[in-house]
Amino acid sequence: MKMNHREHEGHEEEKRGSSTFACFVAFVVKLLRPSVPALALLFSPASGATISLPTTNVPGGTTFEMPLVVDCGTAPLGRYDAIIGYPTSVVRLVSIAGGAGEFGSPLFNTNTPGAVALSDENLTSLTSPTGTFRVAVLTFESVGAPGSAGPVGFALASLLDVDGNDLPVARVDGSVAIADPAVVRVGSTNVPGETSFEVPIVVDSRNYPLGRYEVEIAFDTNVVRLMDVLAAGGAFGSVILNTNTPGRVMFSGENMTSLDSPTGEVAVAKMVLQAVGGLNSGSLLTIGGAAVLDTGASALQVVEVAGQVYVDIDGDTDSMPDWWEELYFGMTNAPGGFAGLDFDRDGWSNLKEYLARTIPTDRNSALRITRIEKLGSDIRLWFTTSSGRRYVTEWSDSPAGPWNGMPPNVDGTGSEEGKIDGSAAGIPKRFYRVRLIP
Ligand SMILES: [Ca+2]
Ligand SMILES: [Ca+2]
Ligand SMILES: [Ca+2]
Repeated sequence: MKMNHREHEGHEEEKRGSSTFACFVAFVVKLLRPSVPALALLFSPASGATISLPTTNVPGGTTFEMPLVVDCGTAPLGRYDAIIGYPTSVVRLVSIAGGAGEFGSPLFNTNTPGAVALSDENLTSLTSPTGTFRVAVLTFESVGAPGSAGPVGFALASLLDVDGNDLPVARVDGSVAIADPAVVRVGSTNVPGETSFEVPIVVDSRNYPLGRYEVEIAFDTNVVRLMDVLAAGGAFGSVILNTNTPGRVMFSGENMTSLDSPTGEVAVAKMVLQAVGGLNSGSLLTIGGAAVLDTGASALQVVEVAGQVYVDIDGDTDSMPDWWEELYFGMTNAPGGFAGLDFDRDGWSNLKEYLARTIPTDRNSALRITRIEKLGSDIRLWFTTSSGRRYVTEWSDSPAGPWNGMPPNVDGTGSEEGKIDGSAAGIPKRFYRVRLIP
């Protein structure tokens, strides 16, 4: 069956003036073929021909080529005609190029959405290809959603040899599928400063049984510190770790049992991080070089989804993190919770209580010198501390200063801490103060 034959006739005559006789012979042979097989055998090679399109799996949003391939066996190819249908929800036709040798300039018609009619003809009988070769290349763009698929196949196709004989042709339809890649994802979270927290690493291997994963995650060491990477258990019960590069961790895990081959979303590991950044600091948890293999050790296409960590978010920019305001005042704009107010009347504003990590709604919770103790000729100073804070103690002979340091600094524990002044022997009067180090 030939399509566009009438339309193609002019093209044909233009290119090859001697084709009328060949066409006439082909016509006669076709008429005679059913009843006179001996004649058909004489004029038309018996070998079958194949015209084919490939089956392919491509990433979304990319352009890719689908070759139109003809195998005409021992018959020298004279001409081909094809109508190729394609799903417009999956692919968009971008361009059509010729194929090898004499088939370098196909005629085509793209007037029908989702179909392209194309044909080309061998312009010289001096080089008459036989066997398998590309006659054209279709370039498509993958526009479908991941996982979408459809046929790119022949509505019609015919092949003629150089004498104009119709070749019996087998059509091999193609298809295209938009890859549904595996996903490696790091969790995202907002955390209070100075706390430890966990961020999950999830691999979604779709419907492939997950055999192995590798991932490298980069982070900002000014914002988070890596404490550990823990395996998630199940088939992924151990993790191999490399932390040689600051701000970067590489780890991998392997499915230890083929009896338990998870598919879909699998939490494979978790990073244990500590928030070390200040108010409103943040770090991306960027993935690089993630690899996902199925249980047959075949690599899957991978999409990497980075995570992010924000420390001490202060949405209303009053220098007190929102979680802290919500913890003590129920909301960030509570009337008693403004930064400059001293809600519990302990002498410290709400903001200063945040900085000292004391409780702004409890007047017994505040930074205070609690007692002065005499130890022989030395003096011991006792004061309240909060965990994670750091304190400087100082003495002076006058409340107006100057103040003298008493190194070293004191790390807060959440309990009262004492500090000895060994230079107070024989001094009738001395003043002390405690300062918080920012
Ligand atoms: Ca705030
Ligand atoms: Ca207060
Ligand atoms: Ca208080």
